[in-house]
Amino acid sequence: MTLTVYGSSLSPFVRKVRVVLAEKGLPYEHQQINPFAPPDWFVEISPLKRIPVLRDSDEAEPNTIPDSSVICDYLENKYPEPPLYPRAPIARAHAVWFEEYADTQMMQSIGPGLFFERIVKRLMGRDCDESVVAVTLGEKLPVIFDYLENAVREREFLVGDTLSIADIAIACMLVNFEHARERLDRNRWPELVRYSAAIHARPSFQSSIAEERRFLERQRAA
Ligand SMILES: N[C@@H](CCC(=O)N[C@@H](CS)C(=O)NCC(=O)O)C(=O)O
Repeated sequence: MTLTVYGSSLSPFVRKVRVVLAEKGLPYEHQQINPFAPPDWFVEISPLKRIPVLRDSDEAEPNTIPDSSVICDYLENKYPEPPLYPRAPIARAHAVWFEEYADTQMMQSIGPGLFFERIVKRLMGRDCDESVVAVTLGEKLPVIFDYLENAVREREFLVGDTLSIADIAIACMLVNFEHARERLDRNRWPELVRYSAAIHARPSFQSSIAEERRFLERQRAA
């Protein structure tokens, strides 16, 4: 095995890399790293102390790459089939835009405002502040979901007619929304519900999601 992914399965950024690897049919090892208590050696390969990091042992050292977007771009260049970034410049720009939108705008709301409160704090033995969650659900996320509802209207994929990094990045964030015990309102965002269910049903997502749910269930039972 030449590829190793470092990072917790529950991170949407780690999931993005794992889904890309699965869609490209690339075998890899996965090493869990808690970004809030990383081992000393991890800081050497992740200057920002963030997950994920990819190691490609096929390459001479230094052979580690931090940041999910940089990793996905690397995987696309080294293993171009099937393409997950559109070839046409304008379509590629749109796909990278949605990836950026997921990794920044969606992450800022779903991360600290929901997943951290409901799940990470519990793992740390702390209480959820439901007033923070209420602002996220009531004020921040509806604007995002309205935007995505229009973007996926009558479309199977966000850009073009095949899966791209746009779908992977957006759907990875929606997994964290669901892990935090929330569901999209199908009356207000019916197109997003349909789209999200179809992307999450792909084997590349299902293998990660099933493993993550087992972990979360074990934590709840503990
Ligand atoms: N832009 C980075 C973001 C990575 C990131 O923020 N990961 C979070 C976990 S979801 C992390 O490592 N947080 C620990 C910290 O910021 O100290 C990427 O795409 O990989």
